[in-house]
Amino acid sequence: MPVHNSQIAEIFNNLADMLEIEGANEFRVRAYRNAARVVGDLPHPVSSMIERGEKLTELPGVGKDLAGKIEEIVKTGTLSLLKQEESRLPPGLRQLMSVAGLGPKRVHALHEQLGVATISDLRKAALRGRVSALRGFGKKTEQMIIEELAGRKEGLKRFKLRAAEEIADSLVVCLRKIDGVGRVEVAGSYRRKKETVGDLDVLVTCPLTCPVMDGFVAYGDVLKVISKGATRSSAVFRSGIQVDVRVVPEESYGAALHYFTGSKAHNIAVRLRGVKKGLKINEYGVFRGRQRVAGRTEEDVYASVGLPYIQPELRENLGEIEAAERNELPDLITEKDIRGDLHIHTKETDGRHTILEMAEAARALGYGYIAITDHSKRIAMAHGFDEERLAKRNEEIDRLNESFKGMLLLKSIEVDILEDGSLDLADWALKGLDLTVCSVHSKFNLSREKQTERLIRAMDNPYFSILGHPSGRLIDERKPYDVDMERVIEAARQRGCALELNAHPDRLDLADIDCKMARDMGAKIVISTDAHSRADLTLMRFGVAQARRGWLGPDDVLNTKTWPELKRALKGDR
Ligand code: DGT
Ligand code: CA
Ligand code: CA
Ligand code: ZN
Repeated sequence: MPVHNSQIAEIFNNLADMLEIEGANEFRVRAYRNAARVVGDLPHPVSSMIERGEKLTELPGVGKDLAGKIEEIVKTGTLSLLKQEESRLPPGLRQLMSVAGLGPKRVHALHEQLGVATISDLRKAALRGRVSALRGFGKKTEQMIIEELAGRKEGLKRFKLRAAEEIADSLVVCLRKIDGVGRVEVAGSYRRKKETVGDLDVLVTCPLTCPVMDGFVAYGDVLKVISKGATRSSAVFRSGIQVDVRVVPEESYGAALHYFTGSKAHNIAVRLRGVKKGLKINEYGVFRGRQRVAGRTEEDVYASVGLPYIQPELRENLGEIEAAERNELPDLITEKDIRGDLHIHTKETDGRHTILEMAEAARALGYGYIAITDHSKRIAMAHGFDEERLAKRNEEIDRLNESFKGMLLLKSIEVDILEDGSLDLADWALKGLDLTVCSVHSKFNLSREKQTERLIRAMDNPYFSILGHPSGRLIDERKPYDVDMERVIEAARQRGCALELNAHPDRLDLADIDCKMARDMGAKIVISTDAHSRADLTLMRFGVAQARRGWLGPDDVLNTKTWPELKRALKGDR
């Protein structure tokens, strides 16, 4: 297939763009643009000219250098110089060109004068009014940029669930106070409790005369109003998160809540079921012809397509519709089911409070037991425990248990899994504990094979109870280490080891789909906070939310049991 003239023209235009963004000599830039135009306008393929041995330098504005480049493109389909330029330029800058109204000159100015290198930089600069301050950019351009970027997602920051919760909670409180406002609910990925959310989708019911939108745009967290209307407004908050507020009629509330909760894939699947029954489902209701047959509540939307209510956390079109059809939806775990926390740090290593302080805070949460799991000696920076010091601490916990009423303190440790899969403390010391949390804190870069072997070998230890934060990821900061999670889960199941679902909102490790895999494979899970302070104990809700996304019920989670039951369910005879 010969190279088309239009392809050659595009390559030259791209090259000119790159050079212009970089601020290259304008004659060079113009030469490539000219070549693009000349080749693009030719009535016959350049490739056939070359075949016939015609001289490309005969073309207007094409010298020896350009002729050589055209031949290269015709021969190879690409241009090495363009490749070079592309690799030199930050990829974000090229993406900026995709914003309507931004050509290479303007991208160059944004980069040079404001340091804008990514879409998200651009969004921030525009929101702060810095773009309109540049020469050649007006207020109008700035507003256009804001509006265009408001409609896009890619390249934009996502917010961890905890940050989103803070923002959403106080907004909801504020909106509820506005006169006339009835329901206020945050839908979208936030309601599905995804570990990160892109934006907040707020639904409100109220009479048309209600000043809810005035209240919203005047809200203290609003940095920039993108649009304001009677039924829909959008704003960017100071944290950078976008919030959309929609007013919906009471009789459509269920349909709107269902629609805006998503996920999109779930919605599409539900809508298809509707189509098969001759129903049209949208954010306004469920319709047969022009007649509304449902939409006031989510329950009646589901009922209209013959399904029971499906919990928001399950709505990812990952089998929940089929399960609902067979009446086999899982009975999801709730925070109330949790009876204890099995991963807690104290002042003895890198925590902020004493054992007693953590115990008092946990008892106030109504727990029946907690495990004190400070670090082992390999974590020297945190002054991790060696065997002797651990034995002394065990005595202290025994003493505490004699006087401390209403909750049991379990003797435990977060013991490091070393590179070869051995544990950081001697067996005799581990034997004296009620349970162990065994975690990887080093050598994240082993090959998949080695990392997997390392974890499985660790589980062979007779005193291994729980695999702590199994993938090692920190959301948005550190990728999970390369490990064959399916093999790890199967190994845990075979050996009777449990897997931790670390509830910390920066970790949420296991991931939702791995929770589901563990459940399907019959492995046991514990949900723990990894608390480093009293306040951290309340992070349990994020772990429970993640567990729900992973289809877990109370029976799949060991720390819903009483201590005697839990003790029996944990590996090892102690
Ligand atoms: P996010 O914000 O990226 O974390 O994810 P979501 O799920 O909150 O997505 P978002 O904010 O774009 O839209 C909110 C919900 O609205 C989404 O979950 C489903 C619904 N939705 C949005 N666009 C469409 C669409 O094109 N078709 C359907 N069926 N539903 C949509
Ligand atoms: Ca959203
Ligand atoms: Ca949205
Ligand atoms: Zn840890």
